[in-house]
Amino acid sequence: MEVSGEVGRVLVIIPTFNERENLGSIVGRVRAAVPVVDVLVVDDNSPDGTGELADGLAAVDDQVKVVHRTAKDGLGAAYIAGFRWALEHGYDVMVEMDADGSHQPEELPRLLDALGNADLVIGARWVPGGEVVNWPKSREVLSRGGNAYARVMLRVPLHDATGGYRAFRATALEKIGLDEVDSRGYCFQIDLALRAVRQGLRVVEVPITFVERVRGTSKMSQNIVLEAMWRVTVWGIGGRLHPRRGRP
Ligand SMILES: Nc1nc2c(ncn2[C@@H]2O[C@H](COP(=O)(O)OP(=O)(O)OP(=O)(O)O)[C@@H](O)[C@H]2O)c(=O)[nH]1
Ligand SMILES: [Mg+2]
Repeated sequence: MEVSGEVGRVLVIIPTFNERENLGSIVGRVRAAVPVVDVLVVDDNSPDGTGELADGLAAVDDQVKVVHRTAKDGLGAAYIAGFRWALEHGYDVMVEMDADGSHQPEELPRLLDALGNADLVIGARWVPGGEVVNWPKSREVLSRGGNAYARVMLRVPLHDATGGYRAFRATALEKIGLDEVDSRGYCFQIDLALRAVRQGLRVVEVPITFVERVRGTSKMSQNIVLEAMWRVTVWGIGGRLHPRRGRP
């Protein structure tokens, strides 16, 4: 497919914890939407058997791979494990995608196209053309508010720094340096976006339609929100005290 010719070998990384009801559908949709990409499921030993389901999908499709981790350790840690696996296996592009259907695989070609002129593409809700479907007002207020806070505090020119539908060039991840990243929840997304901006990488937002999960349960928690607020505040103050420092 053309996409591959332009950006190289693409790996879509899907972290999972108890996504049995969603995984088969999302992997099928990715493979149908962009047949040339490979998929890596990073499962944290889900009690509901998502890991075994992933193994079953991998057994019948060479382009589906699985990394099993021993215990639930947060989305950030799962992505870092996935990124390292991708770098070791020579991929040129790493895509972040949730298992719950919020990130529509059918929009992936647009993200990959935008990577032609970017090092990191963020699928954004809070830009013209971006949308959320079926979100309660409270979630929208939280997300818009969190993003506004991050934008002002961190002085990054982004509208959806918490967005988790993304495509990175491998070179961008190498430049960002994964060793020092230890954020776990939403904050992981802000952390990587901030590092990318501070490294002078080209970060581009493209509008997406984000669809609230229909099946399974959210792993969002109050702790995840508090971690994000706390870290953004610390990074913002740090950035003002040491404006030349190149990382959060
Ligand atoms: N491997 C792994 N995956 C996780 C972990 N926490 C969340 N995930 C996955 O990360 C993705 C996003 O998690 P969600 O629970 O949908 O969180 P969210 O999208 O922020 O919240 P909702 O909007 O309520 O869905 C899903 O595919 C989860 O299964 C974790 O600790 N380990
Ligand atoms: Mg979700």
